[in-house]
Amino acid sequence: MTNWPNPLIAGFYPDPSVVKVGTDYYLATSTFEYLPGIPVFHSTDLVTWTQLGHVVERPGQLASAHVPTLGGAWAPTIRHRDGVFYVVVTDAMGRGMLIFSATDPAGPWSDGTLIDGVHGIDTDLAWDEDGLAYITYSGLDVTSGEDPGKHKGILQFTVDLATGIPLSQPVSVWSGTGLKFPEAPHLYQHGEHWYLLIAEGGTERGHGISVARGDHPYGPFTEGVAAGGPTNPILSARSTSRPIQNTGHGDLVETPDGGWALVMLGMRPTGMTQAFSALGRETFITSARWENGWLAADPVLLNPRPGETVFADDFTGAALAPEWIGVRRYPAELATLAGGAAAGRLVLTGEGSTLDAEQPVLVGVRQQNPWSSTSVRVGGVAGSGTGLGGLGVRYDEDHHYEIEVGNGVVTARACVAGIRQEWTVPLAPAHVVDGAVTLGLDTVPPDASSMLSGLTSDVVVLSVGSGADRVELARVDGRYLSQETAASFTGRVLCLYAVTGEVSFAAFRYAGTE
Ligand code: 6LW
Repeated sequence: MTNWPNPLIAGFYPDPSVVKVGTDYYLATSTFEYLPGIPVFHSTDLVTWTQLGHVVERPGQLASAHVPTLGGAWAPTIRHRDGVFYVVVTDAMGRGMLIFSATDPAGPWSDGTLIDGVHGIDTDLAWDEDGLAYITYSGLDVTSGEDPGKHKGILQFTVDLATGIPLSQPVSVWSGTGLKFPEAPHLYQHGEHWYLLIAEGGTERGHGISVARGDHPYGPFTEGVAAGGPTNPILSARSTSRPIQNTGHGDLVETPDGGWALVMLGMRPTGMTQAFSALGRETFITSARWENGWLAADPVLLNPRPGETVFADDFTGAALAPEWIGVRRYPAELATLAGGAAAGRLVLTGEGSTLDAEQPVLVGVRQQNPWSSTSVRVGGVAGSGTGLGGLGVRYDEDHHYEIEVGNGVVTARACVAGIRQEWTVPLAPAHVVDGAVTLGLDTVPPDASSMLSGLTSDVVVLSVGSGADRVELARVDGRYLSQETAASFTGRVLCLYAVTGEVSFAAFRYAGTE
């Protein structure tokens, strides 16, 4: 297959790992400080994916409550053996290297067994012919704090998966080709060889995938033309103007037709200068093949799913949809569903905190398309309601734009690295319909005539009211909420939040294109 949909899974879904079990595929991604953590998707054709649930759905599985921004679930590997699914992952700046298991990939997953005494990221899992489990990982210590920021290449040890006890000392198996940050290893047996796939070049524009080969799961691994192999990296968009950049961190999988594919993370910088990626790191796919005993991969082609992506939630279900996530807290801890099937509402109770807080009162869904329109009806904020809350788009505590209503006014706000600007208008009676106020947040291309045209990622439009009564409060340059400026591993999250009082949300609708 050559015309894969790309992005394969749109929005903030980085570091994908995929496993084929019979004719089924399962895919997991990183989630950092967001909860529930590590979504698990299912597919039968590698094209259409449905979310089954999450690996991390209970307090204690990760040490998330106060994890620093960017900490949390980093780079899971999902594998399967003898009827058991495994996810190995690093809880960065949290618990450390963990093994989760489940017999049903939809969950529940185990509490997470700590691999004590080993510090690293991008944990991979593979078994040799005797069933001995190998953990291959990148030696960047993000848990002990003893050696911060030092990349020690690709290391490996054997482990007892039931107890998490290492059965051997970590040894170095490859340092990559000399590009920066050798990481994201995955180990595969194919034919008579073992292949070690890694990412190199850092997760930014220099990102790429390199491969080495050996006769045993523990190596020694050789690479490059001198070893009869290809020139590494075998896949990278570096120094090109391809629409998908930063491609790397790949996992190999057999396709339904017996071919091969790599899933990986990548980014879609928009605008003429390709400088800013609003959506963060997303999941992409490309075809791969075996050539003369080595792995080769095609460039990653942009091919967004046609039509509109719509996520509408009337909050009439018995539980929140799995798309909703929270910051260091579970949506289920924060949100209650009220109103039943006739008048569904999501209710958040403010704690006096704002979007700047470590644990805001917030639930959100990922922005999945560059051009999008989001609206929600907010109740409890007008008339005798004492609530203050709204609709926002968030990268992290320091980077968010929002529009909120309460105390008789509507305020649009842009917060970028401690710099903030507000636009406030009185709440117009015409904007209160059945006690609720419609708030809107659109992401649109800049006007062709404006200075921003070609330069920025998008413009974020904050509005109140609907139809003929819709009033725009602000149009804000979107580039300050992008992966390059927020320097974040995550992506944009559209969020509903409460500052004070009981704020209710109804008729949430997201529609996006490309
Ligand atoms: C991940 C590392 C990386 O562990 O970023 O893009 C880190 N690469 O491989 C967080 O996703």
